[in-house]
Amino acid sequence: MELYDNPASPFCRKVQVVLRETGQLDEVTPRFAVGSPTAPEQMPVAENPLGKIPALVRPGGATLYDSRVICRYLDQRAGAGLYPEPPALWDTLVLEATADGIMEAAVLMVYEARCRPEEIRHAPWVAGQWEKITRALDALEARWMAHLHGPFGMGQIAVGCALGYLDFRHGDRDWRGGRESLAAWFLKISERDSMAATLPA
Ligand code: GSF
Repeated sequence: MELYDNPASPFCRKVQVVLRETGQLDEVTPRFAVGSPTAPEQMPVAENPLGKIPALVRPGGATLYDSRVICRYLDQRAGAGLYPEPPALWDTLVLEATADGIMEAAVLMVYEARCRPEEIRHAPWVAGQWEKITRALDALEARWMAHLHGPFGMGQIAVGCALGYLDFRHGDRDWRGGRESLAAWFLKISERDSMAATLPA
C-alpha cells in the first residue's frame, strides 16, 4: 500500500501512530505530499479529489481517505481493537471527532496566514477557530480525563496528535494553561514509542 503523507500533518500522524501500534509499518510505502487549498499541485488529487492527505492507496481496492477511514481500516485489518465494540465505540468516535476538530481549526489558522494575502486576513475568523479549540480543550479537561486514562485506543491517539500539533504550530498560545490534567496526560502519552517516533517535523 502507498500512503500519501507529510510529517507536519497531524492527520497523517494519526495514521503513522496506528501503523506502529498495529505492527503494519512495513506494509506501507510513504509518498511525500505537500500543499494547501491554494497550492494543490503536489497533492494526490487523482487519488483523493479533495486534494487532502493522508490518502491510502490499496492494490485492488479503492483509495481510502480521510484519516478516520484509514485508521479504522488499519485497525480492522490488524484486528488490533483500537476501536472497541459498541457502546464504548461511540465514546471513542466522539473523542476522535473532537480531536480532529481541534486539528481542523488549527490547520485553518495556519492556512489563513499562509494562503491568504495579509490585506484580506480576518482576525475574528482566526479568533473563532481558536475559540473552537479552547472549548474542545476545556471539554477534554472537564469530561474526558477518565476515558483518556482508560484502555488505550483511537481516542487517545487522536487527542495526542491534536495536542502535539498545537505545540508544533501554535506553541505561543499556551493550551496547557488551566488544563493541568490534560497537560500531565499528554506528557505521559508522548513517551509511547509510537508517539515519540512521529513527532511533527
Ligand atoms: C483532513 C485532512 C487535512 O486537512 C482527515 O484526513 O482526517 N479530515 C481530513 N489534511 C491537510 C494536511 S494537514 O494535516 O495540515 C491537507 O491535506 N490540506 C490540503 C487542503 O487542500 O486542505
